[in-house]
Amino acid sequence: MLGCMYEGYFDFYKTRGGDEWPAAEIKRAQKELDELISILEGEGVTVRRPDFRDYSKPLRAPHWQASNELGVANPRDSILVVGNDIIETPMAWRSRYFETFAFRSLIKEYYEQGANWISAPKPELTDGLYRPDFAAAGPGEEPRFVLNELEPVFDAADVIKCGRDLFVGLSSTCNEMGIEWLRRYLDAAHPGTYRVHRMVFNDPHAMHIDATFYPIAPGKLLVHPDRVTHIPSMFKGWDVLKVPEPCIPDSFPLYFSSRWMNTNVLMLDESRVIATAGEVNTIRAFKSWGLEVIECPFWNFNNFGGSFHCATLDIRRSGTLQSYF
Ligand code: DAV
Repeated sequence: MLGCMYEGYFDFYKTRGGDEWPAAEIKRAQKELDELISILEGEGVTVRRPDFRDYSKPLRAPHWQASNELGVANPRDSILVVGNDIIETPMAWRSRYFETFAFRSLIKEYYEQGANWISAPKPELTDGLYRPDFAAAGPGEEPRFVLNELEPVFDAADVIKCGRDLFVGLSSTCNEMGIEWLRRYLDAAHPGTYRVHRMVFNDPHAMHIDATFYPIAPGKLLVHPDRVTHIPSMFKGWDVLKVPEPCIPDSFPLYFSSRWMNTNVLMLDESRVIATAGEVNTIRAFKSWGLEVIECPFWNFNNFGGSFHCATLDIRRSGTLQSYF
């Protein structure tokens, strides 16, 4: 499924963006999102929502145009919060160029309250950034990705945080320059505070790390069973938890992701996980790993490209910055 997104860069969103997205699909996903919000609020979480924007209009930049924008279902994809910093990331898809704008009124509010607000260099996203000859790696071949190294690009969801350590997966939305930009920015802004780890996974369609490699609690690393072939030595002594086969029925089309959205959970704290109702294998596994599972239906939302981790972005958490290694 992901392959067609690269080939149809300009046209894929015509029928799946803005107000042309089928209303019934939006309604079913919205109902699930409302349930997630009520679960979070019931747990004492303050939930804020993005502004409404019209995504159906064409975009035009000096070097390209796109028929419309993608939408704004997954704040975790575009904005990276590291401590007191709110970082707008240089997203690799043209249809996502202005995605953070729906959050600007919220960001400005946080900025007024003292958050650091920064945006990575605006990428040009010229045709040269995307390899025209891209073909996904076959079994046993070295992973390869769509992007060239013309300029830094990465999506916030290519990064997963674990206290002072940030793991960043090379992917078709994150190039080497993107990882290097983040490393240099954090080193300059917060000398000696964060460590950025470059990761490569065995995933021919790699895009975003949060359905692949996810430290979910101290000593617990959740991994995709096939994509992660090497566990960094720093995780010695951790439980490596292989996510079971997803149960999502084939009737859910999953336009922007693989079926492994069962991995894309949200940790409320070190022991409570929000997982997808119906993902019985995964729920059973989480319980056997000593976690308390809060179930929420989310398969319709998954069609919009993510699950609980993608659909949320934690701005404030209690606790202090720690090193888990
Ligand atoms: O299927 O692993 C996940 C995208 C989540 N932001 C995948 C892509």
